[in-house]
Amino acid sequence: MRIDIITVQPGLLESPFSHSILKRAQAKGLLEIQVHNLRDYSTFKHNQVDDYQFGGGAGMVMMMEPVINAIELLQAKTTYDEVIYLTPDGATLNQSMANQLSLKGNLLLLCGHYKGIDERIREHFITMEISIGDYVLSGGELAAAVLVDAIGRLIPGVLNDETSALFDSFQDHLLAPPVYTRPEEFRGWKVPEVLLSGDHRKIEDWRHTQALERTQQRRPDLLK
Ligand code: 6GU
Repeated sequence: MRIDIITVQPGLLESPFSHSILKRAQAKGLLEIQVHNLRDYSTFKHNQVDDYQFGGGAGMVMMMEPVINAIELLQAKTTYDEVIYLTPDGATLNQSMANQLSLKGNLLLLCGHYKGIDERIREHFITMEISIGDYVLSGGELAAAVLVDAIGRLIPGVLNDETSALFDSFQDHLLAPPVYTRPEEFRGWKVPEVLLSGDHRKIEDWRHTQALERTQQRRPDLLK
């Protein structure tokens, strides 16, 4: 999968993909990520990319020309399954969306800034609009990083047995059960006996019960 990201703040996306699982996904050739500075696609003076909004009011709007120029130049080189606009008024990201997107070919992400982008870009170029939750960020960059992380780790072949996504929280609409590692006892705090029993059937039952209880207590909405 190839993911291209168009942004006015490329610096914000310099390092999030250079670590851990996403780094390995790229090293394995399963994922390629390219960040593009929107200003490089402006043909205006001072590489202008935003302007005052018609009708008045505070806040700038990202102009059509640089954004469309960037989208079309990238589309000439790569075929994208989705052109995704990161915006607080998009559909809220969840695990099922991440699963579906991880199976796509290539994605083009556009990070919103200021008051957002000219509505006509949304009408004519954007195929999906995604938010990462009900709070406002200064721009779509950190949301794009979250989206790429959530998708990247699910791309077939990226995770191994040890990091398998099968038992992630949300994977079957349940939160993950508690986990423990050495030592067996610390300051008198013991690891649940069942986990030391070696009885894998019993351990799986215990984990499932814990996951259910935890979900019931913390996120009953997931069980409905
Ligand atoms: Cl995608 N962008 C911004 N600016 N704020 C957000 C968001 C996106 N998702 C949640 N808050």
